[in-house]
Amino acid sequence: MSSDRIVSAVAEGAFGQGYTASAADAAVLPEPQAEQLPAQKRKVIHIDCDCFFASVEMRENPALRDVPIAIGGAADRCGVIATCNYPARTFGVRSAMATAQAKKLCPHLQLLPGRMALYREVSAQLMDILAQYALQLEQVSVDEAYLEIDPELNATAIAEEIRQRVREELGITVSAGIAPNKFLAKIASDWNKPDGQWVVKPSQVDEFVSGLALKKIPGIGPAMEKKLTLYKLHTCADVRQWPLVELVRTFGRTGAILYERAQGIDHRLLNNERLRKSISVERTYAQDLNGEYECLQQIPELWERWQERVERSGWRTSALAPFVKVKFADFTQTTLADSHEEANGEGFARLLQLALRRENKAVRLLGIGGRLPETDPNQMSLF
Ligand code: DCP
Ligand code: MG
Repeated sequence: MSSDRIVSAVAEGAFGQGYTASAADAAVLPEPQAEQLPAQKRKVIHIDCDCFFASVEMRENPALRDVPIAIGGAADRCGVIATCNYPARTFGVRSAMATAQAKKLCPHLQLLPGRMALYREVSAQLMDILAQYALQLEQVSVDEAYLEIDPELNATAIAEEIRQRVREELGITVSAGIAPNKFLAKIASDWNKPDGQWVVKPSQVDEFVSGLALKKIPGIGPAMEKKLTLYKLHTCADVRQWPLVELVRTFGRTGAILYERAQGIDHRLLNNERLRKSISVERTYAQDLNGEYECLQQIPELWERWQERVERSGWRTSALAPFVKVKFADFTQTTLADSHEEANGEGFARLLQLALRRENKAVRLLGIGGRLPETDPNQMSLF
């Protein structure tokens, strides 16, 4: 979805009160203005992929589905686990664990090195699907996003449809949380994981929150949890016994946030800053490409795929500044952008020629993309 469409949806009163500020203002909006939103009416969906890197690997090789696998660095190189599938989790294997430790817990664990380019591509495809349902979309990480949806629509049905489409079109599963605000939606998406969804209706917020362990609140890490425990604060119900001034005196800014969260309140809007600012496609070649001619021959195929993606997004090609990415056989890479160049076949070919002249090496991957011109040219995070 283009940012134009998002802003106009908001301006048309999609939030019920004709709220016209863009969500990019969220960071600077004082709380009272954010409260103009009808908090009880908001519908926020949080989507989080199940064991994301592992899901993509299982899609690529279904024989891996029922055996414990992990993506990470080798044990003899002090590697760390990025993630693992659910069979591996039954052995106690977890993200960020040393691979050596994971192998001890699960000796027949299959370790895969990971393919970031492929995961990023699946991530971009996921965000394209989500954008079709969202008034606003905030991508939080490679496998996670918040959607603000039209409060008049059935959020449960939308989450079900999204999950079904992702399963069918991308071959992976995601879990969803549906709630009147971001923090409850995020907690809810974890409630019925994997391949599930959970709804917290406005009428259920009070009950849902009162039994909630404080460590479940995003932002409460192990150090803060320890500190809270010293004051015998374990659940939101415990926090509710404390007056706001005491919470702030003892825990500072976190105390003020805890006061709100313990009542199920979260006025944060979705952050438009995180909206995608570029659209790109890339391809890793089974056999390395040699020389300018072989590389240039790939442009039409990339260009066709890129155009399809741009069309689906609702952006206009002419508004985008083109860039190319080249990854060489030795895993070094170069990117080249030129806002004066046109994002068409000839423009991409000229950029690619210039990029290839930087190095004289065989090419493993080519990518082309377009970026909204006002964005930081160094920000290539969504490639
Ligand atoms: N990741 C990583 N290192 C970590 C944590 C995560 O490289 N310490 C990567 C791998 C994950 C992806 O980020 O697949 C998404 O992280 P999540 O925390 O959402 O974990 P998963 O999607 O793997 O599992 P879950 O089903 O619990 O969401
Ligand atoms: Mg995940």
